[in-house]
Amino acid sequence: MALLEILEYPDPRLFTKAQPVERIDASVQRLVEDMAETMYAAPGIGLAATQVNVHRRVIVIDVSEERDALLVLINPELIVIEGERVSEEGCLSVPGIYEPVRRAARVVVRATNQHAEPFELAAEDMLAVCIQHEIDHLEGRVFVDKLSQLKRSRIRARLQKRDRVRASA
Ligand code: K1U
Ligand code: ZN
Repeated sequence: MALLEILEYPDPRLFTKAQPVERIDASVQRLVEDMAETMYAAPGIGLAATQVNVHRRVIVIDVSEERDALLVLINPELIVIEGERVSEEGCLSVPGIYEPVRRAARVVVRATNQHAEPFELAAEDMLAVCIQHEIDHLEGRVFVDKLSQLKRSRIRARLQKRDRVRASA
């Protein structure tokens, strides 16, 4: 297994739309393992392949307290979207920034797991939020794009300042 580099906003590669996985072979299984290791190490509760510069429709999620309930979504599709909720979101590609975001409260997702088995999952609470956040990554969208123009420019300014500090260190 390997730790993968996570792209940071506003890296233009984060705005790439991911392509469907056609065959779940050893290379996809290896990608899933590396993404899971990267998510647990970060630490995060989700990771989309886009964030590690692989533009295939693969997501890993674990919202459990014990960090022992890995969920793998390959070619995920939201087939039910219901209700509304606002919750605080973070993103491993936008480190240190947490903002409230409005999303559906409940979803049903159809996907395939790493063993090429199709399934449907009904989700609410943090899992529903995380699934929507990760599918947005596969579409080339980052949660800050859902915020107001003012908040977005403040975040960009903060990240540019952070880059300048990193460059001079
Ligand atoms: O996609 C990502 O960037 C991962 C992101 C997922 C996410 C968090 C919150 C709301 C929606 C989606 C993260 O995991 S950010 C880190 C985080 O929230 C966290 C990390 C460790 C423990 C608990 C939460
Ligand atoms: Zn994210």
